[in-house]
Amino acid sequence: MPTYAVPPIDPMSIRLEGTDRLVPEGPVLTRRLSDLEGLFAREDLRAAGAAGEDPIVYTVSSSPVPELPRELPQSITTIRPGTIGGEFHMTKGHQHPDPQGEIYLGLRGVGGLLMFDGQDTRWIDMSEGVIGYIPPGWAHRSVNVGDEDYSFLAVYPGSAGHDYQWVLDHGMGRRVMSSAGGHELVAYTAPTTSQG
Ligand code: M6P
Ligand code: ZN
Repeated sequence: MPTYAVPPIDPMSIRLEGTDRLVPEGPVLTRRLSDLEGLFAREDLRAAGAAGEDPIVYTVSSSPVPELPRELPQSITTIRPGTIGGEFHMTKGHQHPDPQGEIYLGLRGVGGLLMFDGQDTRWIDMSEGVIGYIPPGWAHRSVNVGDEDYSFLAVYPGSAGHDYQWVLDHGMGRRVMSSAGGHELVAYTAPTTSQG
């Protein structure tokens, strides 16, 4: 065995409970509309919703594997269906401060993986059994484009980190809007506080 400054954790078995939870479970995050300031095009509608019922937009259930160098933490994100001003419910999205890849595995529902490297935008349709690969350097956001919960498993290097400011500063290249055909990717627009 090599020696480590911080010793790795012991081998362990982790079970999917349904499609929303990992057991044993580590930290659980609940993101409501009030946690998503400045991300939707219609910031005015988001703020109104946050000031009202402040619904849950998504939850993240993590395994106990810690976010430490060399470990491979996992989490299940479940995004509830819905739109804000026609824009589908989505995660905040983040860039990895330590450029590292990540994989997502679709578990339930229909969604998509939106990636942006500061110049190009990519979209991967996600559903049960699809693996979406996020290479180093691509900011990533998940979107529920269906009418039921969309959930996926993520596995990522423990040193990757989450830079949310990058997405606030650069956007994600496109917005994912509801359309007659289901969903469409439109040009990114800065959040507005009033229509027009
Ligand atoms: C996935 C992983 C997590 C991330 C979560 C929610 O489960 O990428 O690291 O935290 O999605 O995404 P965000 O952090 O952008 O809200
Ligand atoms: Zn990530």
